[in-house]
Amino acid sequence: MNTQDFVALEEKFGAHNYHPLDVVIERGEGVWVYDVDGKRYLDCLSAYSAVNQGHVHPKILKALIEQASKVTLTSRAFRNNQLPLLYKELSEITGYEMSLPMNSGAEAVETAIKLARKWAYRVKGVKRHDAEIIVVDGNFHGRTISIVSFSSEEFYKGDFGPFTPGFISVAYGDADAIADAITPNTAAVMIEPIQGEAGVIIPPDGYLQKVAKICRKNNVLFIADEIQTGLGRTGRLFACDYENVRPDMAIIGKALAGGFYPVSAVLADKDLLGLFSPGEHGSTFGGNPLGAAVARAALQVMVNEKLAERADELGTYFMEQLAEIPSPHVKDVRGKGLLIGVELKPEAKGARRFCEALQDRGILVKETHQHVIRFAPPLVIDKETIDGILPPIREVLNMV
Ligand code: IF1
Repeated sequence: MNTQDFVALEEKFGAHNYHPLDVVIERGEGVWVYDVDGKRYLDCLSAYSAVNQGHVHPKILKALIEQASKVTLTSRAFRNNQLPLLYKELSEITGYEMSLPMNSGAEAVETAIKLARKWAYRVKGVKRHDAEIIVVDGNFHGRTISIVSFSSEEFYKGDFGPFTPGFISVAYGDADAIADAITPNTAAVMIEPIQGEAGVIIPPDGYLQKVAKICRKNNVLFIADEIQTGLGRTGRLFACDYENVRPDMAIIGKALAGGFYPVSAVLADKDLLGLFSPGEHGSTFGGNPLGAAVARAALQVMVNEKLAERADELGTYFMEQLAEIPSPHVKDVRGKGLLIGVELKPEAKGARRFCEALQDRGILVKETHQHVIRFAPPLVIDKETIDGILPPIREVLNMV
């Protein structure tokens, strides 16, 4: 079967909730993926930052195989010998006293929302069912009904109401707007330190500091969604580290298990995460020994291979090189670490055709919000590989 055969099967039997590029990947190794026709591509998406450690990292693969041959799923009705070690190592690496493991990012976001509400009722003294959570326009936190309830993107929510109440959205990057939206019922403010899906939007310097301060002053929790930005992607362990901000809750996912397995988590201290009682929250798969063993190995790789430092150094270099490319189409190049957005002018007629042209030249990227090409290769990329893709990128950014 060739590419066209696989595409035809997928279109016929699969739901059409995606419009992927027509590249059918069969194998991956490090920063490279290979399609069914044997063509090699540089992966500049990294599964939306889930494969920061590179495809099929041998150390994570080893942990997966070893654990899979012992025991994979025990349920949380019993204990397993991997989860306690993941808890301990996560705490040592992130500085949070506790964590709560889930599977997808959206589930971890839902978990954080539940915890914030419970805190509001049990600790802050908000009347039951009145808690409010402040979010920001352009947010992306996942696809569940509650999460799309507070999306500002009509496309994500349009046909999916009725919606979950209790969310207020204000402009991103405007700390005063958050201060103005706070009421005695406000449980939490939840933001992405850099908005990925919205087009790699970086808030003004000092925004996270200001928001954290406003939260502290008003007895409101500060929740950072670091699912895409966390674990080294932006050149720090967390994007919030750039402003020395420590959120009350940090939500992580994606790269937590290096792309081998869906593992997410809410990180917080004991005064918060200690609020859940047995039976109030959980998941069949969350905290399973296979996921925990894989996450432990993925975290080890992140630390041992200094992936945040690599992202910082190589991201700065890559962004400088991209910014120097003369192009009639480029409006802005921005990013932090290896999360880089190249925004095209509206006259360029959308980023999609540029992504397709890059695909033809062996580089896989995905447009976001129509006019932005996002470059986010695995953090194990090296300078020579970046140098190798600059000429084709230069060529594509100068297409007519
Ligand atoms: C899709 C986007 C990226 C996230 C943040 C939570 C989640 C995500 C900051 C939910 C997920 C995804 C999901 C994927 C595409 C992707 C994406 F373009 F849609 F927005 F990365 F930029 N918080 N991001 O970025 O995590 O439940 O998916 O594990 O197609 O929905 P999830």
